[in-house]
Amino acid sequence: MPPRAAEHTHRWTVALRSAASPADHPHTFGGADDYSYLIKKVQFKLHETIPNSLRTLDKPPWQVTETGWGEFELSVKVWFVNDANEKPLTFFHFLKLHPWPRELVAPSNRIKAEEDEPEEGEAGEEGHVYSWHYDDLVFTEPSEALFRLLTQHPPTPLPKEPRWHVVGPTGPGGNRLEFSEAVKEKEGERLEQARKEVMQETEAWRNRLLRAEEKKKARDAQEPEGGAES
Ligand code: SLL
Repeated sequence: MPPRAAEHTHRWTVALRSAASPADHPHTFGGADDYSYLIKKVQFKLHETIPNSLRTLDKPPWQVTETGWGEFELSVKVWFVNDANEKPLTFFHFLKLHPWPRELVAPSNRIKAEEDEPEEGEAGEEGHVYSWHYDDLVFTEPSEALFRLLTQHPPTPLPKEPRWHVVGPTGPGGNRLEFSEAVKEKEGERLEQARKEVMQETEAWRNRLLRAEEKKKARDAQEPEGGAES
């Protein structure tokens, strides 16, 4: 392994996992289900300064661990098995490798130059920064084969309540809790609230615009153009 550059402030992992966590692994987030019946390969496109920036994995775990610095967006492209007859899916994840206040970062996560790959099973230790995105994949009008695949492999249900918390700081938009039905519900409420606020604001602006137009009409009626009419 070449020595790690001294400016690499963080060791980070990007992973695509099923949402439910195995019940007996309080430090493992997600990954209770093996989705290889559905997913053929996953490609992570990392920042171009990272050696071998296109990482393609044809079996789980779909994850990449690296060291580095700065902020960048990476893309995750997911190919489904041929039977699914679905186009690949691409989404994006923004990575923020900020210099976190040292006292907030666990010693295990303070990397040194020349350090090797991370230890197994470190996730969930104090001081790690998490930024999870939960997504429901909805297949509208799936092929018969995909429908069969999905019904043959029902995913592990999320626990009702989170069974554990992530200790330590979370990234912006990060989630301190294990994914659960309760977390999902709360997120749904937050989105609903945001939707309502946007609608209210749109309505308020529409009314303002209407009032302004009426005012203008009234003014135009009072002062006919050019003043020529009698
Ligand atoms: C920034 N625009 O300034 C970003 C660049 C660069 C990320 C981020 C690895 C570099 C290497 C790496 O973390 N690159 O392996 O030498 O914030």
